[in-house]
Amino acid sequence: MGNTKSKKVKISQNEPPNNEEKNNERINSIKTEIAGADLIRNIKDDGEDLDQNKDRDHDNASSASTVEGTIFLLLANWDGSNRIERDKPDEIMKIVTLTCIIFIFINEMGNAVARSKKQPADKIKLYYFFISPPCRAVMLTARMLGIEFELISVNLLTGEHLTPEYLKINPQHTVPTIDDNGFILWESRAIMTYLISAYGKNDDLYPKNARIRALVDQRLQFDLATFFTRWHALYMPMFMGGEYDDEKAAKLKEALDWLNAFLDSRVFVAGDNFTVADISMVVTMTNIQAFGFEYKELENVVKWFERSKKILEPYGYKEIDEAAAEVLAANLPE
Ligand SMILES: N[C@@H](CCC(=O)N[C@@H](CS)C(=O)NCC(=O)O)C(=O)O
Repeated sequence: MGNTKSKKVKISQNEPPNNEEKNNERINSIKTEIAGADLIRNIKDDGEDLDQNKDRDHDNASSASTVEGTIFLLLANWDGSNRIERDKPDEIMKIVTLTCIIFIFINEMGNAVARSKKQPADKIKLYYFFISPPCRAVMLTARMLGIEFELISVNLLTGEHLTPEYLKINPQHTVPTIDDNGFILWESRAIMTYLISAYGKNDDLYPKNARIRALVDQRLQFDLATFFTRWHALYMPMFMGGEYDDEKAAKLKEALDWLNAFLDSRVFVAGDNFTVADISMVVTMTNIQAFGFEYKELENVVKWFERSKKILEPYGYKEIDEAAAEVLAANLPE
């Protein structure tokens, strides 16, 4: 191979290059290198966007792209002519095929690293109550991550969450709460994003990209502060003998309309990929459905809900979420 730098340079004249030509060569060499790396990075990113279930590790992406870009350039020079013969289709096919093979190999190496992400030392304890919506969201997330909890039921109906022992763990006396080898955390959405960050094989469910993550966070906070809260405000007082309140119902309908608008030209709530924000909002939707609140005229919501349930079904959607919401709804006083 000799000097790789000189091999990356397109030399079309036979005469030795003068100084100015040498400088141009260097500039061209750098430009070509950047273009090669970008080209392969784009191919890789497009592929990942199309198949979000595929394992990936964005941490490795930039170094992998540089390696791939270099390989691309070496391939461009593999016949020793130091240039890609763009007018020869066979030549181009050879390059594309070999590039693809090498790209797949590098990608698989990255996946092997991603799969070996660490597991908790001992099983994480989950303090939960089976009908609690935020507990259901945490359990679905854990299933998607392949995390097996040590489940500790805290019966809210008999006041187990108010015992001195539980208050020592969580003075705010809410479920879900986790104990990950001494690390205590409550608030379901914080738990879900922690589990993904600490134990996810990749960042699919909570992407590291700043703008995508910002949208996921916005949706999670919309669910916490508005969507779930409005469902809760309408139905929870009814468990204590309150009446169905039309004003509160209108507020919940407004939140559903907003969700419908978020889903305009989006497959999932924060973009084209399924994320933790979808899990959180699916659980709220499951309650809405179980309590018979009308939403079927909202086409985007209906399609997204069906699509998301299909993704969650292999991870216990029916048992963990749907069945529990039905138990809750069945206990709503007439
Ligand atoms: N925003 C919290 C809500 C937690 C919450 O209020 N959980 C309820 C059960 S659904 C609870 O523990 N209630 C008992 C209490 O607040 O004393 C989360 O998402 O985790």
